[in-house]
Amino acid sequence: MTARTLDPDRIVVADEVADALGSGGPVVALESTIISHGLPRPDNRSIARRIEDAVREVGAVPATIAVVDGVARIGLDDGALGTIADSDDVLKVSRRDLATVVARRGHGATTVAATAHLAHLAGIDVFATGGLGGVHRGATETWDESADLTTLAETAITVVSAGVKSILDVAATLERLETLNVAVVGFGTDAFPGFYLSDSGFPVEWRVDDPAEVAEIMSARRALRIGSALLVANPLPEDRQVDPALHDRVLADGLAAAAAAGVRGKDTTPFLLAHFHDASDGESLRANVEIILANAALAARIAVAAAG
Ligand code: PSU
Ligand code: MN
Repeated sequence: MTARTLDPDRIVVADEVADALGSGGPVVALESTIISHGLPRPDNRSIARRIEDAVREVGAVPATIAVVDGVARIGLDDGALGTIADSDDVLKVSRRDLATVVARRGHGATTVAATAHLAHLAGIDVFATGGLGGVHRGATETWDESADLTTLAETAITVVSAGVKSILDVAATLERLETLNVAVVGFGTDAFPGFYLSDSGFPVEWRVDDPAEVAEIMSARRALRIGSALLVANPLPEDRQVDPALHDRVLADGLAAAAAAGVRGKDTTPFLLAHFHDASDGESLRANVEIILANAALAARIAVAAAG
């Protein structure tokens, strides 16, 4: 499907993105919840542009996705990005919320689930995020599982992520990814990454070492009509990860603070990320930025290989 078939009152593909898609050029979709709810102000805005620059440096076109004034935008100009980064009226929007925020003419920062949906609609095949959502700790009581997982079950897109966020129940998330037919490959690793940590402690069954191998798998998936997502798990190098002892201490404190404050549902992930950024003396923020920049660059290399 191309951009031309979309309802222009509700979905607008930026010219640069539409041109690239029209000519079969490489495009990388980027989510916006990380900008509005995952990274602290005021640096979130410049980091968002650095993420886009990381895609450009490899020769692909970035398409940051968000809802601004009720229009789903595939590619943000400076004004739209400023709104997402700075406005207090920006909601964290998952796939189920998309139509409502569009109908109400609101602003929404899209999660992995909502971004994957819109990217696929626009015809974008590759998407970069920091760390995927998944099954939260204590989910047997709370039933809190990110809609990222069920969306990736039914969206044919390639997502580059540093595994899943280490605030989650990684083992349960891996089981759900298997059940939901989401394919997982480790990029240059046999260990599933744990976001801030290079190794979550769980293995990954398939390893790739080259973007061309990912492009080959994407091509085979198309031929076989596989309608679910491919997750490319890209770890931080071990010497760039958050110190595991610091990580475990901050996480334990954060989980206790979340429970004490009664944090629930969609507020859980932003709360825990913000706790990390405050309590790790900037270490988690440093790692989070390095993760998303590396994932954007790898996604761009994959998009270039897939377009070639
Ligand atoms: N990765 C990051 N920072 C983030 C997120 C991912 O480095 O803020 C966001 C993504 O948008 C993801 C969301 O979809 O966290 C998951 O939220 P939840 O657990 O409520 O589904
Ligand atoms: Mn949730």
